[in-house]
Amino acid sequence: IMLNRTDEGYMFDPEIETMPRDQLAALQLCKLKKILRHAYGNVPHYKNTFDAAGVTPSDLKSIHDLVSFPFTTKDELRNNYPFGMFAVPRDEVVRVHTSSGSTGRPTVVGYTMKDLDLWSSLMARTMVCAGTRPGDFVHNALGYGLFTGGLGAHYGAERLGCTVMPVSGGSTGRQIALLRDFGARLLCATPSYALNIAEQADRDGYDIRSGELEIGLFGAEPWSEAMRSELDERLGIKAVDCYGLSEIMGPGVGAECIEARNGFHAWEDCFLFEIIDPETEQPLPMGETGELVITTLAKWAQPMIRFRTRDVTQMTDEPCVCGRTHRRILRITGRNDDMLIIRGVNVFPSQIEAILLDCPDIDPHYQLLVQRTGTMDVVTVETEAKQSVPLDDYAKITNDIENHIKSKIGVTCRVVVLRPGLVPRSEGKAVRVRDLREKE
Ligand code: DLL
Repeated sequence: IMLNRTDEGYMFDPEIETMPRDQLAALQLCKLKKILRHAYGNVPHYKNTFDAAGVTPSDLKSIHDLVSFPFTTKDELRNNYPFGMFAVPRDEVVRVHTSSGSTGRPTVVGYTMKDLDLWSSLMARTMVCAGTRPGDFVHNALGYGLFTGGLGAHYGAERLGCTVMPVSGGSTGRQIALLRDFGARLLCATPSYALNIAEQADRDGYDIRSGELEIGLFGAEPWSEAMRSELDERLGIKAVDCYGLSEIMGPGVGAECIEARNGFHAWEDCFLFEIIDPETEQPLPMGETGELVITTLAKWAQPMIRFRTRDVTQMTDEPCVCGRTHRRILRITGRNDDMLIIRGVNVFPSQIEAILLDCPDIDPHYQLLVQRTGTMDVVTVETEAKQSVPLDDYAKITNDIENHIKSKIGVTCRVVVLRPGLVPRSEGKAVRVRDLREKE
């Protein structure tokens, strides 16, 4: 595969990635009209919700008219379990994935052959954006299976002409040996699992920094800028953020460019992005923080119209040094549903993570425990001291972290510093919040 080089660097789809905004908008409108007709004509759920809102696809004359169309929620996907959201006959669906969710029925997503082809291309585009090149060796530690991470990255890497090793998550000792022996340039993983790999390598006495690894393509869970620096440092790489979700496609909905590493370019030729106020459900002006809402413009088996992701972030229209014209979405702070409200203050686990990473005596493994005493919710932060820290220092460290959380976030949390190895390690998405409150 030959990549096209623009003045700025390599791109997988240069004409699309640098398309002038007005052309991109025209392309979006054209695709949006088509996908609305497809959804309305073939999915009873959309027929019902559009009718209830008093809109039909022909009411959409410009992109701005999309605001009068109804949202789609995860609950609605669950209610149409398993195949109710398909817009094509079941035998045209060549793959299904499910997204587990914490409760009840999973959500099902289906792909036609063409959808899989598109996904592979978008993932190849994502990888080039993150600095990967044809011929690179790719160590894929994202889980293979119902989770979209493993297979999504796998087919993207193959499409790009990389050598891909389908390691999946787990057996961390073996991962280290493979990284050492095969000399991968790119590691695909969740950031928490990448940290786990770094830790195990230290224990095994292998210095990953001395190897060939150069890039980490990380995503599937919220992570902080501080975690990025930690991973850069410990693995001797450039860690790049990659975003996606099964309901919309899987990984590859957007990716940071290696040049700027400052918010992911959202692939606007295939998806339409809005930021809304989750309370009023109204669109927010450019730059404001709110919930990300995504409409698929090309996915045929299961079009998603105004899907409420629950992910909290902001969009920017500042031009990027890499030359791509697709807007950037800044780091996802967290999910609405993972946000803790501690005595009236909204707190995301990633904010606590950033504070823990500031403390030199702490290894940034952590979990937040939510308990109720009387009418009050109490949050306990469990984290770990570094191996070298003597037990006598734990009390002082605990106190310091409690003070930092209080002064930087403005909430009071109980902190418990554990000995190394006592916080559960992740092999995929890390569990950051454990809710121990009794369910009403
Ligand atoms: O996590 C897809 C994926 C795989 C993305 C590998 C990137 C890399 P789901 O399992 O459906 O799909 O989970 C989607 O994970 O709504 C976010 O809450 C979260 N998430 C995904 N990427 C990021 C990221 C995959 N880069 C849910 N930063 C999304 C923060 C992320 N959160």
